[in-house]
Amino acid sequence: MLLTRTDKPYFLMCLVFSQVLFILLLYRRGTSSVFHGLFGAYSAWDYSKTHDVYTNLSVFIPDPEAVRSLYCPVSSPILVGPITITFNKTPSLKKIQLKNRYVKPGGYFSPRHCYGRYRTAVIIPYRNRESHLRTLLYYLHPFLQRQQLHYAIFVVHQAGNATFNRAKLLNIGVREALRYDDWDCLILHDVDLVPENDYNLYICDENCPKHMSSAMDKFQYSLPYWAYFGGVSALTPDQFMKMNGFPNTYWGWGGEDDDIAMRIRLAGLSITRTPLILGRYKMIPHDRDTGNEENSYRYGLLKNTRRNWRDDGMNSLAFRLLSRDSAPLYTNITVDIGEAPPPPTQASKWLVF
Ligand code: BGN
Repeated sequence: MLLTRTDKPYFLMCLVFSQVLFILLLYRRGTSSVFHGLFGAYSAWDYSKTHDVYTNLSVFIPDPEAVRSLYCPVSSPILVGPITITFNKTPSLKKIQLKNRYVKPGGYFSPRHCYGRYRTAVIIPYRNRESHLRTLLYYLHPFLQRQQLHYAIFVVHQAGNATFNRAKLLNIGVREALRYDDWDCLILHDVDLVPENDYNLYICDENCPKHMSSAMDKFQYSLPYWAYFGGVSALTPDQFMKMNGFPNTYWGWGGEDDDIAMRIRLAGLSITRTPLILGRYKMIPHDRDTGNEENSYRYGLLKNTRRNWRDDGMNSLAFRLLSRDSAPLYTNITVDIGEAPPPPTQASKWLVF
């Protein structure tokens, strides 16, 4: 039957065309999204019908007499799905505090009527982005409370004017956060990304580091390239230590996330991703920061990841802690991380082999 059909050139053309189309779809949207799209799972999400991010939080009003005896269910019963997100007006800290009255100093929260099953630390590298931070806190606190997590938010603030170093700040955030609690999961979170669906659970995959911001509006809700690992990721402390954390040597914009993706593989781990239909994030619009210029050395650094990852990371992390304080909505860790080394001179460039 197939043999007789393949005699017909139109049939062959259609076959080739449909295969090319399928491969293109897989490449652009990721396997899970294509399969779920085709077979219906998750297709119920309608992002044109969103909910206020503070929906259902009154369910948390505790009965003072009740005894908290049970673990929270594996999947929270009060999730709402797609969330309404707007960036017209930056909420004040006072307003965020009033709306999140069970969040304790340091940005800590534990579900009040059951024991949180998962302990999650959210770590945010930060400098000079006050309005972004407020917007993120406004959306993230109710989002995490609805997931019934035991969580805290850590903001790692780079003091001074030296070039920004995102990955080093994340290493510091992990080291500091682990002083506070025995976290199951570390969520490494850019300050300008707001999650759009609360079924995107802020918990780790025990087997693999997880890339969570798989579908950002900035990239038309798909991956910009296959190995992309920027934005928001989730690693267990064990996974993080196994790969010697993140590199300390990327100053300025770009490349550190590619290095991270590479060292995950070099450490013998593999990456899992939140399906595109769930891993949706809106980016708060902004211009490039001063002090975070493009890192022109990133290509060279990336060539050396294989050689350097064991020596550059958590085991070589050096910084000066300036303060640790419990702000009402987050723990603020302010650090002096030094500055980028001077650019290599022509002579020393030739000495590298
Ligand atoms: C890539 C950057 C990433 C960045 C994404 C998305 C590099 C290294 C080039 C070899 N990587 O191009 O760091 O997250 O774009 O903006 O520049």
